Amino acid sequence: MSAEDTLSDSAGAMAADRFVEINYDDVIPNNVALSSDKQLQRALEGWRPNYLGWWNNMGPVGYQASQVYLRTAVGVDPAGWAKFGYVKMPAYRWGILLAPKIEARTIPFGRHKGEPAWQDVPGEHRALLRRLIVVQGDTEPASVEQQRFLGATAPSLYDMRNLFQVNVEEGRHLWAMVYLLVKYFGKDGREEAQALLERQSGQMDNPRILGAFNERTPDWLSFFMFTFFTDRDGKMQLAALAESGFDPLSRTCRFMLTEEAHHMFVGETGVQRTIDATCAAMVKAGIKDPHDVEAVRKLDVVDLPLLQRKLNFHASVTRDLFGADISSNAADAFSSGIKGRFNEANLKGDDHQLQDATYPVTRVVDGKIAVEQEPALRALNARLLDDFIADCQGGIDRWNKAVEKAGVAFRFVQPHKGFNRRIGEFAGKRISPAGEVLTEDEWKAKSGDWLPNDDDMQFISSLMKPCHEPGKYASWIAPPRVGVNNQPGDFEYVKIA
Ligand code: BYC
Repeated sequence: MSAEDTLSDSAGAMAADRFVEINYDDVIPNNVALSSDKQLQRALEGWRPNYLGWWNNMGPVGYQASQVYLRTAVGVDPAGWAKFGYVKMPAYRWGILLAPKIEARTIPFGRHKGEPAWQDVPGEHRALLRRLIVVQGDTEPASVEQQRFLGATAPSLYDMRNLFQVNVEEGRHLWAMVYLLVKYFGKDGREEAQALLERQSGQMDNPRILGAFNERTPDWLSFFMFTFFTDRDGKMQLAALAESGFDPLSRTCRFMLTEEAHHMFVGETGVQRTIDATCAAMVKAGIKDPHDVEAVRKLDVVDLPLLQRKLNFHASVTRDLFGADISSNAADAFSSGIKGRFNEANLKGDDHQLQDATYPVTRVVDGKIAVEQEPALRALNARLLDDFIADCQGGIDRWNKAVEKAGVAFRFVQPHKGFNRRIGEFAGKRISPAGEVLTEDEWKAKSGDWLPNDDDMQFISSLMKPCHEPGKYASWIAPPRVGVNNQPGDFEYVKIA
């Protein structure tokens, strides 16, 4: 009997008959002693069938019976934490893995700084901690829901496999947060774990908690931009939570960051390969002007100005995920030792308590962009957003290098921090990508040049034709430089059933 058969059998057994002997460690890769933790087993027995139900109803549409070449996290050893192999998605072994414990770890910031890290939930911070874990957990299934229709238009089997890899790992990240909820938050935690399967991306009555996770991901360009920008918000938030004084959260997030890196890789290289295909087609056709959109689109590739508009949209929507620049919630989470800054433990020349420090916050004052000093403790969201913007720049520089190398005169730029914002200092303000404060009329006249318009979306949609033959790629995207796990170019990443 294969591992997969064992798994589907035991999934059924968990749902139907809780007295059947299950080898938990085979079914659920873990390093949390699941096989000897009866309480955790019982909680997961209640939740896992509902999770599988959610996966089947709200996960990737089609392809659930196909064999997909996926990596599965089976341990936390940096040298060999994952295994590659064909698996049907519903039989993926979603596990619970925490980065190794650091002995004698202390809380690195806030008013408990220097005290031993908590191994259990500190009573006084319980509600705050639970809220942050729920918000983090909510984004994971949300992104799977947003991406559920993309398989049918995959530009190659390689890309289809990457999509499914991202999806199953977002599923695992949900497991990671559910583990914390059911292990440490009793009945409330079990209820929250169930509610994570009930909210739905974009649903009117019971939507996902954060704005960007209710947007549609209608096409592959959106998917690549999402994994470049929005998964990077995931990286920044997980990094801030990895500093937490609540050690199980810190360890969970540290391991999740290992997987998150691949998601941003999918985004960065997806856009990069789109740029490569465009530049190669332009050079071949002798088109010098990247703004000659009509000529470029005739080649069935994505014009670079359109890519810039997509970048503007995804960058700005993702920036809203950082919350209000000035936030008492963020100040509380920091002072309580629950959520730190990016790279907190390694920040030098800093008291890690922020009692007197200030931080420069950009906002509109008297109709002009101004920078004002604010108490650093209240400006933590603004700071994390600045760290995010800096982190994005590396990838954008690499895209620009590719354009330059092809000899095309075009540069991608990040829009001003205030562009197209709904949350924070710039909510309700009209700011151009270059950072000019605009009137409503000026905004209306120009915003179609800065954000994807209907024509753009229709054009992208017209390119979304599936290409499901091994080794072949849709016109608008170049093949990757290397295969997954060094597989050859014509490798059949998905055996479509
Ligand atoms: N939409 O003081 P405020 C990822 C709410 S992505 C709707 O401004 P705070 C992933 C906020 O919840 C990372 N509501 O902000 C990526 C609060 O409500 P309550 C996800 C919003 O609390 C790709 C109120 O407004 N992880 O992992 O300092 C694929 C006032 O809040 C929004 C996290 O976010 C919004 N955009 O910060 C898969 C980490 N923004 O509580 C996965 C955990 C704010 O008063 N979450 N609100 O009812 C947090 O640290 C914080 O909740 C936030 C907000 C940074 C999100």
